[in-house]
Amino acid sequence: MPSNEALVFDVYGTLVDPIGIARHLEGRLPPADAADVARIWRHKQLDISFRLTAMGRYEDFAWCTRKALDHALALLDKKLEPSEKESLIARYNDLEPFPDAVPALSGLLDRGHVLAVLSNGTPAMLEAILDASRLRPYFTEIISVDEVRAFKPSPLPYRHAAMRLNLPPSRLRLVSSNSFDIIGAESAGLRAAWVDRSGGVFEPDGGPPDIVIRSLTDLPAALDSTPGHDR
Ligand code: LAC
Repeated sequence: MPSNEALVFDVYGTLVDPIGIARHLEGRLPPADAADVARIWRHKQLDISFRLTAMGRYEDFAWCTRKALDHALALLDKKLEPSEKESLIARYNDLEPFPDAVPALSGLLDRGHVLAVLSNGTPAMLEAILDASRLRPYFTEIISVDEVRAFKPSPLPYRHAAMRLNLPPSRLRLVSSNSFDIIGAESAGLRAAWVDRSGGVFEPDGGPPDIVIRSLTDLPAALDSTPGHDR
């Protein structure tokens, strides 16, 4: 029997690991500096996307990613040759999938869920990363915020995902490790599942959703025990 909920997955941090890109810097920088660059890069990439959306402006996520890398390097006073920077940016389309992604997605498909992606990534970034990580075949729809030119957590991408899947927002469940994304989805009327991979702290402007899991492979059991989730 098909599930009554479509599961909509965030990509960066949820299906693939943006912080793991640090290992591609380790030949060039000491490991602690490589880890700092990766962490600040990711933080600034999201920060830029939030501020663009607050200003009602749009530059795509590839642009945010480049600007954020420049910022991380400048902040830490690290220099890379232009060719090194280009090869690092190219690596962003080849991030490692988390090991729980394939087993979880394949189990969820077997249970009859419609699976989709909703990400800040551009369509080109998403096609590339989902192909490289071999996750593409699991998804019915790949939805980029580019289609509405506003980044999550604006309500526009979440409502757009519901429209693309032809379902009311309350029949979509966003699965994300990013707690700002969970708050955004719920405030647009979706349900949510937070993948708390590292025992992290939830953003203070909201509370955890009815499903909190430590690994994507815990999702089927969590769905079964959630009131209102009728498989
Ligand atoms: C994404 C960012 C939020 O994939 O990680 O949309």
